[in-house]
Amino acid sequence: MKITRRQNLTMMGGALAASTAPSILTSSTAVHDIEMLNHDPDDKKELMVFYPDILMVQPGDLIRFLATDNNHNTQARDDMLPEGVEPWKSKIGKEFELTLDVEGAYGYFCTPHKTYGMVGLILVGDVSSNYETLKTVRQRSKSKARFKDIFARADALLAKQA
Ligand SMILES: [Cu+2]
Repeated sequence: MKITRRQNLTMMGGALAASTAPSILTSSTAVHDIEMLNHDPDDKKELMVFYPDILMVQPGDLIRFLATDNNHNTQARDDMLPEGVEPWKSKIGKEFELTLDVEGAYGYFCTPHKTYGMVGLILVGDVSSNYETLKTVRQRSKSKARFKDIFARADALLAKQA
């Protein structure tokens, strides 16, 4: 299903209206942690990773980037986010929290380790608005290889869900 900009805005408006009735939304908010690490716990040869590097969440869920190892951050540019979502860039070595209200696919990276392939993907609800577009965003060096692997695994997860 292709979502038009107008439909997308309507959904955002709906989410905004719903947030005035807090108890229902806040009580169901899930928290997801992503660790920023120097070594992949599943493969010690792989350096500089977000763990997990793929998250599937629901709109309104809270994401916490944990500064488990030092010298990392999380950054997302607007060409790697659903339409209308503000880009972010966290401070190096600090924990960072993010609430993702807009459905879609979110690609992000670590500013100092982008060339080492320190990248990640968050899928929020229905990702059909920008998932395929995000795959076509040009990546360089090891980020290119890591995103290729991430999207292959995300494809499988989404296929299982459908
Ligand atoms: Cu890093």
